[in-house]
Amino acid sequence: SFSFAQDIDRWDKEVNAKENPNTLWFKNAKFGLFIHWGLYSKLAGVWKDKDYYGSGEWLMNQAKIPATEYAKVASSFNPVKFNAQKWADLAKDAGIRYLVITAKHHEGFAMYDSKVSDFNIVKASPYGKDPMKALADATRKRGIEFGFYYSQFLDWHEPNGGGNKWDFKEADKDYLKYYKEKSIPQLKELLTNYGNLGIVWFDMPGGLNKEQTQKLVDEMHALQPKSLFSSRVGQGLGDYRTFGDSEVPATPIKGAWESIYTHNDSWGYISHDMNFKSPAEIIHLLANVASKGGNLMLNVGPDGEGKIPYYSEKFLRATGVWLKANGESIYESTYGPIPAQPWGVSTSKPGRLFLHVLYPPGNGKIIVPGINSTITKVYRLTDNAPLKYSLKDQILSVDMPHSPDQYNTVIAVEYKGILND
Ligand code: JFZ
Repeated sequence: SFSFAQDIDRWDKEVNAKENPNTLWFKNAKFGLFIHWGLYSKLAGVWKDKDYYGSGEWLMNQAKIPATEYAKVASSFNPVKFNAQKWADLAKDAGIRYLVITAKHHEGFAMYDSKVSDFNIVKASPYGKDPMKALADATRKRGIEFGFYYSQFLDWHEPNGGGNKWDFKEADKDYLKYYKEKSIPQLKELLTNYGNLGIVWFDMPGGLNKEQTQKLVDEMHALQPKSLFSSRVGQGLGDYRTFGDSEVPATPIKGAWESIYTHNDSWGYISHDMNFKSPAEIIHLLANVASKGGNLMLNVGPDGEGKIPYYSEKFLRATGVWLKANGESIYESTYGPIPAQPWGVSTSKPGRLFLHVLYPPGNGKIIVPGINSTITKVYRLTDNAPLKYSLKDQILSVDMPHSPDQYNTVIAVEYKGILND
């Protein structure tokens, strides 16, 4: 039978060694920032005075906007408030370890300097500069891994691209022609002109069989051997697994994976969506995902001027403050050796268990069942203050500190041998 504790003791030596060594940084990173930014950010979920809900980056599809009409939005897209340094500083302050931004979403508009298609921010917009270049540089300067999202199949701007059936007849489409003439050449640009990419976040496969997908992956890996490709490249390929939107697995999972969430209810900016997750919700999510062994990549949607929404900035900073004091229990950790408890979840490192108290119990006692080892030390992580505890009948009981953290009090437990089995 599977033993969490023995598994964790082996984690570094065996499991990681056997896996793709390129995923090591990713597994340790734990917290990523996703950014959806494109022409849809300017439209902000509004078309012809009608408010649309859901995902703002799907507006073209929702309102069935003809490609030629949609393309005109580019001529007034001028994100003058975009500041790569500020975005990268915010990411750093928030405790972010990797950043992935939409180089081209389903709308088909390249947010970078593309020679493959004129439908890009340098050629078709008054902005006339390449924000991706600036962001890649600023991000890396702060020690954050940089990556691109690229919609390899869906492209509503192109007659041969996937998805646009309101403008173009499906029977007339030649997907391979689209791959050959736009998707693959643009991916090559992105994987050639922007330095080392930590991640290439492919999204929503289609139009290719397994062999063709393998060929695409090989061709791209030849350009960036160390870069990690998301599982949404399709056909069971990719270097790490991305779960469905807003999905956290119920039990711990080994290997490299991430859960993705967006800060409000949309990936792309929507002016009338204010349903932002609170700092408590973000910090709980982060702890919950880490307790299953994965990364959280949290999305924000900057507006058409290039400003990150006020509440996204504010709440990311609050998360960063918590991480500064408690990051040891998240970064480089792996899943908790005990299942979720009424008070919260756990993460671990060799010889150490971190109790994330998300819901402090009324009686001030944190109960941890199934402990078989010798406990050597129990303390609050932020200041090493020792905490009173007892171990009886394999049940560890710890007294909560008197002033709990408003979001998540982390209690560290040091032990000898195998914790539980
Ligand atoms: C895709 C995009 O269509 C969407 O606009 C956004 O970029 C999101 C991050 O990814 O949407 C998906 C793709 C896959 C699943 C759900 C939504 N899925 O596997 O559950």
